[in-house]
Amino acid sequence: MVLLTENAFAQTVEQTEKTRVIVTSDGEIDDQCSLVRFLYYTNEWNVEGIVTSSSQYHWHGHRWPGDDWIDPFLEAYAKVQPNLALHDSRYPTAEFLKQRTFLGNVETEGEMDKVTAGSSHIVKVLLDESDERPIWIQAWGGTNTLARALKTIEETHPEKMAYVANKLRLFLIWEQDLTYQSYIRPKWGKFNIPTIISDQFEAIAYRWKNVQPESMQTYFNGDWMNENILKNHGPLNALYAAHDNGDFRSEGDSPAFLHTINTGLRSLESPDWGGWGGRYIKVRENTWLDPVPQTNYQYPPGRWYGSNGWGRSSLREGTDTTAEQRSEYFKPLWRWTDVMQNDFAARSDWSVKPFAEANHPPIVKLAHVNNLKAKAGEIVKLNAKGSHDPDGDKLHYNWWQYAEADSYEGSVNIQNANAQQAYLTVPKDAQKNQTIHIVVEVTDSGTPQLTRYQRVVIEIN
Ligand SMILES: [Ca+2]
Ligand SMILES: [Ca+2]
Ligand SMILES: [Ca+2]
Repeated sequence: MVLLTENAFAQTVEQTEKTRVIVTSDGEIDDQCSLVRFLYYTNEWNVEGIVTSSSQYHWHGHRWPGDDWIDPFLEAYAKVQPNLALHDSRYPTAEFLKQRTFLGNVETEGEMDKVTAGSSHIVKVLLDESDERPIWIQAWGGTNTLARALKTIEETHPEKMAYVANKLRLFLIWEQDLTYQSYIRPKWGKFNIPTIISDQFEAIAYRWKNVQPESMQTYFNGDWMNENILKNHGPLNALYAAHDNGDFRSEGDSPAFLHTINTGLRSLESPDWGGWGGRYIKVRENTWLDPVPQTNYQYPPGRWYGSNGWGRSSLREGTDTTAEQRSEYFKPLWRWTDVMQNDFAARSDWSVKPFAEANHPPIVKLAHVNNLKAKAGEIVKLNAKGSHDPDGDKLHYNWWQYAEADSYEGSVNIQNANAQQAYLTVPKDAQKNQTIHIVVEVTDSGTPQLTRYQRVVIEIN
């Protein structure tokens, strides 16, 4: 047995620290579904803005939901917020969210000429030096309103560009207009803003039936949706636009915020670690795209979107991709479907039930630091002592290796993997500086069953 030593270089995200987020959305029907889920997680973040933007699919007069499409959702949220606050006092008021909700650049696809209320709000947040924490800007639609905001900063505060870029984190659901390539990359590329552009979001978008495995489809089918989300779950869920039979329709934009929920998976530490928002690898500069399960795959040099992305083309008639490849490509998202849906179901209960009648997720603790060092052949003890549940539920433990996320190429045998304390022997062929990622997945015995995690990163020395 060896003593476990702390890994000095790694940064940990404190469980209590809130992530700052700004949403930009084109108001598509699946954005509206994403917004319902998003509002249930506003206790987890500092919401700095909700801004309507256009996209290649939606703009003023073209399949447009209306400039004020968000209002009914905030009104419904206002009705359920007092009950949500019984479950977590950190839920912001609807008024707080309304004060941060603006119309951005919406006149045409990719329009970024006009300074708008939405772009000005983003500028204000980014230039505010009283808060130095990073801010995740999510594009559920086009990047044009963000591009307009950045252009304003370039024009009026060029000396602040590096400062702003240093705070920025981008999560784009495709590039839904040209402005990322025509403006943001050329003018801001030198600052190397950490940027995720997702294509695997299709796992939970309109084509989910082609992507989710059978076992996971249960959580999107009408029976499950009607019982857990759609019926008897208050005014906010009444706005959730599933199919008429209750089947899940689409939440293609949800990965952008799922990524920023602190589940214990530590997804914010690196996009290739993986979490509820998927897993992404560095393809160029500081830009992270979906891992493609084809050797020698060449990513397009420009936009990552639509038929240009691997996912949509892989679903086409006549494609030469295999079912295994498609499954692997979308797995970084579908692997969490059951957990993610149960979590949504519990929060839907929070909007209508008192604390004692609803379930709340376990709090997962480690009895040691979450970055360890060990040598090949050594035994590493893993211990989740201190984990507990706010409802006093019995907890089930499952320790597993997140093999896609770690750099060790083999698999690791975990002993007592279903106990609070487990251990493993670092394989003999593990090389110095390689990593082994172990996740402890802790699931409670409430209804619906809820899961949280801790990730242990073992560096071989
Ligand atoms: Ca959208
Ligand atoms: Ca519980
Ligand atoms: Ca590996």
